Amino acid sequence: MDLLNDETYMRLALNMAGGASGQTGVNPVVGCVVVNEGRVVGLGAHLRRGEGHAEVNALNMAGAHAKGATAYVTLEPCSHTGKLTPPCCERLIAEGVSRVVVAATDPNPRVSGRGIERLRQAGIQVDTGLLESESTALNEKFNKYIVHGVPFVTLKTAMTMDGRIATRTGHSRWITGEQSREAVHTLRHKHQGIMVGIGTIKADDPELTTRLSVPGLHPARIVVDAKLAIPEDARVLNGEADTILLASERADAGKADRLEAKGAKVLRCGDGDRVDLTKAMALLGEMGIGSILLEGGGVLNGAMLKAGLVDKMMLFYAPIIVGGEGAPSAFAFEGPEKMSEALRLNRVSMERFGDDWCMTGYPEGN
Ligand code: AOF
Ligand code: ZN
Repeated sequence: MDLLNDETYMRLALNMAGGASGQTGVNPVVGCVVVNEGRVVGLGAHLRRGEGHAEVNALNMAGAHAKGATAYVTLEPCSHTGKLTPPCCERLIAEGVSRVVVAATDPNPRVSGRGIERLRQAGIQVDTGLLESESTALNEKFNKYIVHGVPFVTLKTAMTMDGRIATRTGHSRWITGEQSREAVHTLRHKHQGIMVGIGTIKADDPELTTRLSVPGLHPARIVVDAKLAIPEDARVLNGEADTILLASERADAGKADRLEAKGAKVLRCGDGDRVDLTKAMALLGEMGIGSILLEGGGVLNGAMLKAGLVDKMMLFYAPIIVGGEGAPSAFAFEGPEKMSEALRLNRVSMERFGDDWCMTGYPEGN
């Protein structure tokens, strides 16, 4: 049985925040529960960038019952005037809330502690840190983007037990089972961009949309294609979702114009033979892309890892082995000489999907 205490209400707020995961763009997901004399009087979540913050939605529901109430918020109430709403802490003060329980402080440099300080100044009791790590984990993408201005990158790959992403002939459908593939489409919904290399476009001609048993949101499709070698009838150019092509300055201007006429956006990143991935991340960040699911082949995975641009890895292993000298591996990069220099994942966890296992971890140093 769940005991009735502060944690009960904060969990409810966290559940509401989690339900909005993937739909707030570069904004965090936030939940708020307002409780007065043993009764929940207001519930709210931040649902879309530019629309009401969680506290405002919950306080609107609570109405006059907010006076003397306790508000449970998963993220420190904001102290700045944002896109649409005046600061949430001023609203909490104006409604006469007497206690605010906060899970995590807001890493946004425009807030970071000022919201809590302002509430205390107004005589409100503020308790912080309840279920903080849960809230921080929910907003790992936002937490990076708001501080560094570059997208949070989740590398996802589906591979055989021997680390191959195709057989020696290049055949790759399917490696993992249906449940894993559903999880991947859910991951697409939760990221603003999905990134692959031109090799994957040429080999598989994927659509790169979100397909689930219920409608999901489509991330922008990002293709690393230095020379703009993409076939003009590739499925990613079908207009079902935004498409961004990362190209070198050297790529043909005429082809770029034709691709842009089809609705794609060409971003020039670097003037060499290859796309400057670090520059690409900065440009994508400026465009308001705060999270990317990297579904690259081995070469792009290797290049992104080498450039230190991967924040999180989700490795789906299917219980199959294909061997085959030359069968493409999930990570094609030179690699270290010694085992002790191997790239290590931290904070590792495992989840089972049918007969597949997904190992999630965070590359050391990131
Ligand atoms: C809160 N409650 O529900 C959210 C907060 O563009 P705006 O106006 O939506 O402001 C976005 C910033 O506000 C965002 O970067 C983060 O610091 C904070 N988000 N704060 O008190 C909320 N979504
Ligand atoms: Zn706010």
